[in-house]
Amino acid sequence: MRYGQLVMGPAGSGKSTYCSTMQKQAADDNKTVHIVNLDPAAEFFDYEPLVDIRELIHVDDAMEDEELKFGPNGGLVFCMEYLIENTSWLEEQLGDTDDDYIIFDCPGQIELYSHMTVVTDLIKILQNLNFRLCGVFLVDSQFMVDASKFLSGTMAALSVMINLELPHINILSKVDLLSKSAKKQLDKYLEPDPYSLLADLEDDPWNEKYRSLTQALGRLIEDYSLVRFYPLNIKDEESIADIKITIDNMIQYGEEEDVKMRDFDEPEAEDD
Ligand SMILES: Nc1nc2c(ncn2[C@@H]2O[C@H](COP(=O)(O)OP(=O)(O)OP(=O)(O)O)[C@@H](O)[C@H]2O)c(=O)[nH]1
Ligand SMILES: [Mg+2]
Repeated sequence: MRYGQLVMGPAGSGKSTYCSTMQKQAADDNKTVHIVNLDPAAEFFDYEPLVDIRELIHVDDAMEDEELKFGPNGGLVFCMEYLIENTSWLEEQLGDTDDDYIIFDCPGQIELYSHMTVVTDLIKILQNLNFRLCGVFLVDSQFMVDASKFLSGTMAALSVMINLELPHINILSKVDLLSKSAKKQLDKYLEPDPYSLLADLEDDPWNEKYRSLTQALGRLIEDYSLVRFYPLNIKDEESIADIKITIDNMIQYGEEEDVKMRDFDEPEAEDD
């Protein structure tokens, strides 16, 4: 079995930083975690990738091509589709190893995960390579400061969860940047009670018009009761370790090595 995390989230939500943070945490624990860059438009990340999609195709290739003439967004989708069409390249790059752990740093374009099929195709390819995967969806905690932003962040997380059908964890990133008072507020967003949060919207004149829609969305979130967020403070080792352990449990990483095989002697039949 091979193990992997697919790190997704809106642009600038902290995906690449999360990847390198996880890699450092594993190294401190004497474990090797590799990172694969799947962002064809990546300009900066502070890790050494095991595989880099830009060696296969760069977003500029799709934008500068005389025939394609894509803009940045269409170009990115084109590159991801190109990757799927060149499965053998990815397979070759990932090699045929066992028991390794790879974090895939994905592009920050939400539609790739919420309703397009490229990422589900990628997941199938990786599963065929024996990867057991967890989807990791990052949302910048600085945006989760009021009920309406909470609602849109949660809906985004939910649509990705439903589209990808993978074990899934939602993370509120950049908690170290929150003020003391915002940190205190955070708890109510971690295990959200949509009704009490949406009650905050009651005074909003916009909400007057759309109250029943907002209530229906609240009910949807409640019914799935799957939307939960884990806070990530990259300056706090415990916070990083907690997330790593939660994910490793989900993909059952390390469980095989815990199972010690032991030959049992059949208990001697007692003499009568
Ligand atoms: N203080 C702090 N800054 C962060 C954290 N995560 C990311 N940043 C900063 O936020 C910016 C974006 O972070 P990235 O890790 O590049 O985000 P990304 O999601 O990979 O961005 P794209 O790939 O462009 O979508 C960078 O300036 C990071 O240094 C965090 O946990 N704490
Ligand atoms: Mg990035």
